[in-house]
Amino acid sequence: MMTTIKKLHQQKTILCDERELFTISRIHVYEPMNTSGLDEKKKRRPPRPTKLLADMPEGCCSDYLSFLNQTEIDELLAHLTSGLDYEHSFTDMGFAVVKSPRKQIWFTRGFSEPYFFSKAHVNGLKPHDLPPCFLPILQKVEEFTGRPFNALLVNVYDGGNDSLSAHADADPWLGDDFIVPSLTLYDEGASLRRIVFSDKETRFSHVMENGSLLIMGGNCQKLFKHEIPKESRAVGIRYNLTFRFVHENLISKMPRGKIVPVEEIEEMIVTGKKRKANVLP
Ligand SMILES: O=C(O)CCC(=O)C(=O)O
Repeated sequence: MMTTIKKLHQQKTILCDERELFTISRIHVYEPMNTSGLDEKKKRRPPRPTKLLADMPEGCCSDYLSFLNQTEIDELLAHLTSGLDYEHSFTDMGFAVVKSPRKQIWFTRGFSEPYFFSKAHVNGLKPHDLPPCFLPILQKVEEFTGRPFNALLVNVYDGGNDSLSAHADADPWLGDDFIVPSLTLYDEGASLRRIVFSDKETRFSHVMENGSLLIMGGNCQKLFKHEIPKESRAVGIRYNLTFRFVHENLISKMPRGKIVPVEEIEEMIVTGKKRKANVLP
């Protein structure tokens, strides 16, 4: 459920998923805001037409169905469900720490750097050496695309409440000319989920099949943001693997967030109390 929170003393408004809001610092009162004004604004804005992936401009996205066969899907699912050290990420919004509505794991090959999405990303994602069991899939993606990859980000969407907000993969360490191949796998019995690309005028909605490879080209990141919206129905678990090539000489250009002991973050989440200890240094 989306909740609108009014930040009273600065008269700023933020939109936040209710279950992502964990800790309150520097701010004394939160109150649900009357959203009818916002709804009016939305009504005045003409709705963005929703189109298909095929309607996107040249060089944006291509989807390859059945990129993996059933044996490859089963093998990969066995690795993905073999007790990997998946973690949430935490974003310091200044007045609250927000927990990502999905888990992730960051694998690297030949280098070892945490992945900070932004300066607000507390601790970043820990780097893990890519386990040998993922090499066959990495090589298959390399052969298919004709590009090398030295990093793999796995996202786990455990149910319809797990999601990914609109963003572009434009991290400085990817350089100027990059593609992001994105592989989708579903747990047995899970329902298919959508990815939505959008700019101010248009939305492109695309359903991702099991074992399919969606290749996001450079144009896609320049022109559109993409997101995995929440689903109100029961959907089961989806795994997403995005392959990236990190230029080691560009690592210094990446943002770096604060480092905070995990127990402190965990405590904030568990208690959610309004107390000074919850303020990140
Ligand atoms: O889950 C997906 O399909 C998208 C993943 C993504 O955009 C990302 O990890 O940056």
